[in-house]
Formats: sequence, structure tokens, C-alpha cells
Amino acid sequence: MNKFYITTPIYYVNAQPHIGSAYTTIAADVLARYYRAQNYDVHFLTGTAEHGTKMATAAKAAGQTPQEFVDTNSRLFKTAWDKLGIKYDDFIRTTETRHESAVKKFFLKLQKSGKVYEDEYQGLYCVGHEAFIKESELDDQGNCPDHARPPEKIKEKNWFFKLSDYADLLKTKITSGEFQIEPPSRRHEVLSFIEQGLEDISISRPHVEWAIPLPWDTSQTIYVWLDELFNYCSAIGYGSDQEKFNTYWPADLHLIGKDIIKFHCVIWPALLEAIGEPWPKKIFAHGFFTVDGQKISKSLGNAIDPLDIANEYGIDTLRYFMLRDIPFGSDGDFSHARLKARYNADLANGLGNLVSRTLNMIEQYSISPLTKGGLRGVKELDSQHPIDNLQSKIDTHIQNLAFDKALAAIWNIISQADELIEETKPWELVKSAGKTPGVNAKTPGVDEARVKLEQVLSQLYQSLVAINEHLAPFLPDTHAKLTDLLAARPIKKPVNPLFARKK
Ligand code: ME8
Repeated sequence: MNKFYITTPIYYVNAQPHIGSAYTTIAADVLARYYRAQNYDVHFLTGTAEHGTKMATAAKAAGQTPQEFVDTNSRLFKTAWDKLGIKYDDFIRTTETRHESAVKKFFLKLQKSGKVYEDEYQGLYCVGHEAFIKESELDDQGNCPDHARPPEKIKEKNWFFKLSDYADLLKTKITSGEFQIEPPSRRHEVLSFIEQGLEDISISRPHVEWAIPLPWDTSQTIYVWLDELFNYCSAIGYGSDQEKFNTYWPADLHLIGKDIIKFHCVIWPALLEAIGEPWPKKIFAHGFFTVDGQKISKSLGNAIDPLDIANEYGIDTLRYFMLRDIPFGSDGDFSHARLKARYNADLANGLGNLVSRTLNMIEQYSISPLTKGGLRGVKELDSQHPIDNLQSKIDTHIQNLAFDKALAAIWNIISQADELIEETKPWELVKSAGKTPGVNAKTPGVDEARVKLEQVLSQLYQSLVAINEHLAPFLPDTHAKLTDLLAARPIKKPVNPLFARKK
């Protein structure tokens, strides 16, 4: 059985889940559901990052111990993902023993690699990023441009990792495609970063208490970013469950946002190389959301709670809008007006309307028998059926993570079905059709209107079956409801709209 190991970033718990973290996690959920349906052994990992100064400071501000704080806030993520119908296989927290003990083993191995040395670090550290920052990256006021705060000036003893040794190997594996970075714009960004010259990186800190102690020098703790990256291995049993680790590692896909590509595309593979483990196969960095044209920031207070959207419109609308409106990989705006417009046009008028129209006509016009394969006597229409190539189109789009195109292919079937209704006007056919349903279906020419009516409704029904099947990974709730509707005989009259229009 083929396996598919997919991960999201593990999110900092000093912020609540917002549409950004929901975006990556929903996209991963769609892929996990798709590959499960293709009979892959899927392992979908998400989780929370809980160490570091940022967390300790936020805990203090909340009047809690760091452990209390991270326990409460990590739960918020779990609850949010559960409410959004995300079916992860594992949720890792960096404060769990299974993670901490694996990280210590990883560091001991790293030390043995001969790529670690002690030195003095002098420079600037941005707590918001939990990363060192260069003077040249600051704005005119000397602040970190992303966090609008000055970085800390640091002069301290650190342990270092010889990242500079890996520049050539990284370039070779990235350009040959052995290590895939998508989309191409991000690959070029990583290559030009490497081209500018890689510096060694600090892997430990002396004054950060809320972190994992460095196994060979307890005056230091492990730099949180390295602790976090290792979650992808600790969660699948690195150093404790070799069989599970061998089953899933290397990861097939790390899904991340564009903000953290250097960590994932440069530092992470170099660390893995140093400890003798294979690199992840592919990293895909998606774009960033703005909200109504503005960057999401704590100071603007414009973070959107995905659960608010789900409560107002339903989980599937949130999933649909995020993946349909913005090509995955590009930046995009999360605008309420666009969300409502998409909802009304594509879900209420498009899919919802087609479902109720078709099923109500089948019931009203007494079209039967109806099976999953469609009605009898309709073979001649099958050859031109628009659903013929849908599966292969969707497979290609999913492989490219072009969720918008996969959804557009499904919605194309909806448009074609709508056109078929407008062209053939079943409500007129039924007026001239024979009174006894199905009697003349096998003898065209005797009752052409009824044959045509059965053909049309059969084709519409088959379209709904195909649409429903392909919707499953994207809109799981809608898929469950539609599956019930398609199976029900006799159907309730009238079929309630799947999506009520919003004013
Ligand atoms: O960076 N639009 O955690 P984090 C789209 N702990 N996606 C967004 C977004 C936006 N506006 N804002 C955030 C960390 N994201 C580390 C990760 S992994 C080993 C450690 C998403 O809570 C996107 O996936 O800051 C981004 O990469 C991630 O949240 C950053 O999450």
C-alpha cells in the first residue's frame, strides 16, 4: 500500500487559530481525504509549537504559568480543527514527553555529526519571529518590519550548526528536483537565498528557560525553531518506534506558508542530512491572506476567527471559498463581500439549486427506476457525458495542489447540467410525454418525449452522483447530505435547499 505522510506547520499558541492557520490545515485535510479515498495509507499530522520566550511572555501577561497557558491555548487549536471537520491522524505538542525525548536524541546525533561547534554570538534577535534578524532587514526606525518592535541586542555563548557546509548539496538537490520546492517562485527564492551565501546558525540559547535543555550543555536550551522542525519526526516515533518511523518517513509533503520557507527548505534538509535521515520529498509554500486588503496583525485586531465564518455560513463554505477563490500559492484577500458573493453564486444558486431542481423534477415527473448508474434506456447519451474526464482532471489538479482548478472542473459539470436543463426544458417535455412512466422508454419513437425526459433526468442524476463523489474531500458535510439525498427513495418533496441564499 502506498503511504502519504502530510504535515502542516505546528502553530504558535500565543495566537488563536485564525484564517491563516485554518487555510493550511484545511488544504492538508483535503489532500489527506483525497489520498485516503485513493487507498493510500495516509498520515496527517498537525499540532502546536509551545516553547520559547514568546510563549513565556504571553503566559506571564495572562497571569498563568507557561504550562497552564500552553495547555489552554493548544486546546483551542484542537477544538477549532475538530469543529472545522479536520480529520488529522495525529496532533503533536512540543511540550509532550514523546517530542522532548526525541528532540534530545536528535541533538545528540547532531553533535556526533561533527557539524556542531561553540562560539560567541553577537547580533539582533526578534522575539516575534523567534529568529535572529539582520540590521539590513530593519525599518527606518530600527524596528522589525513584521512586528513593529526593535529586536533585542544579544551577545552570548551559543552552539552553532555548520549550515554553510550544505550550500552545494542543497543547490544540487533543489535544481535536480530530487528535493521539490513548489511553487516555482518559492524555489527561485530559496535558490537565490542560498546563492547569497549561507551562514552557520545558532542552535542553542543560554537565557531561554521555557525550552528543551541541550543534552550535553545544560546551561543552554535548544533554539525553538529546531525543536519545532523536529516535530515532523518525533510524532512518528523517531528514536522510540522505528517501525512507524520507517513506515512514514520521509514526509511526502510539508505544507507551509511562504513566511517559513528558509527554515523548511534550507535549515531542515541540512539538519536531516547531518543526522543521516532522508529529506522530505516536497515542500509547498502557499501565499498569505490579507483581510479586506490589510495584513492580518494583532495591532490591527483584524484576525478572523474561522469558526465565526463556519457558524454563519457552514464549514463547507469556508473550505470552498478559501480553496476556490485564491490559487494556492498566490497571495489573496479574504473579503467578506467576496465570500458572500461566492456563497450565493456557486453554492446556493449553483450546486444547491441544481440538486433541488433535479431531484424535485425526478420525483414530480415520476421518473423511475433510478439507480446509481442512471436510468434504463439512456446509453446513447453516455458517450458525450461531460463527467467522462473529470477524474483524470481532478487527479492532475490535486497533484499540482491547484485546488481552485479542481473545484472549477467540478463546477463546470454543474454549469453543463444547468445548460442541459435550459436547453431541453424538462417541464415542457413532461407535458407531451406519455402518462405511464417508463413504459415506452425502450421503444424510442413511440414516446419520444418520455424517452428524452428520462435521458435528460438520468444525465442530470449521473452528473449529481459524479459531482458528489468528487466533492467529498473538499466539502465533506455537503457530500454527506447529498449522499443521503441521492440514496433516498421516495425523496421528500420538495428537497430543501442545501445552501439557503444570503441577503
Ligand atoms: O511559524 N495567510 O507558527 P505560526 C495564510 N511555529 N497563512 C497564514 C497566515 C496568513 N495571513 N498567517 C499564518 C510558526 N499562516 C512556527 C511553525 S513548523 C515546524 C513551525 C499559516 O503560528 C501559514 O501556514 O506563526 C504559516 O506558515 C503558519 O500559519 C505560521 O504559523
